[in-house]
Amino acid sequence: MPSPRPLLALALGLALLLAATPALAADPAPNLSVAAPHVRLLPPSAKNTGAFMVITNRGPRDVKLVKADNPVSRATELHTHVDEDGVKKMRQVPFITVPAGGDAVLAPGGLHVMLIDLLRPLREGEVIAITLSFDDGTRLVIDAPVTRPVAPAPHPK
Ligand SMILES: [Cu+2]
Repeated sequence: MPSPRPLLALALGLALLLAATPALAADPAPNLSVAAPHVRLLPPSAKNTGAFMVITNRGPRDVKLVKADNPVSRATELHTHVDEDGVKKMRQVPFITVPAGGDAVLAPGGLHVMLIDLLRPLREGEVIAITLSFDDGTRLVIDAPVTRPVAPAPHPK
């Protein structure tokens, strides 16, 4: 009969390896964080909507948001607004830069994550898990509640 000791050593080794894994997984870029994420509630007939947030980069280098994903729309794009002859139009952008030591502000009328071709109407208050992928390899999954848009300020007369 072989001694049980080598097996015990193997089991201990495995346990140590497993215990060490979460630390490794949590390592990439703690420099990035996201504040106030939310998805704009639109009428049930709307096929697309926007997600907004502030992304902060405490690192020494600019980082680019290069991809976003979510489970409730067929496509997810990065968008900005451009002014064309006084008309604001949305335009897809290949990335959104989060400057070193600064913020990228995704807000109505400007940069945003676009949820395109919704699979179902969204409900106010439900939370959408949006995955953000950055060019330094960081991936963040953020919980963005669906919120009613704030009423626009009245036009001055
Ligand atoms: Cu858009």
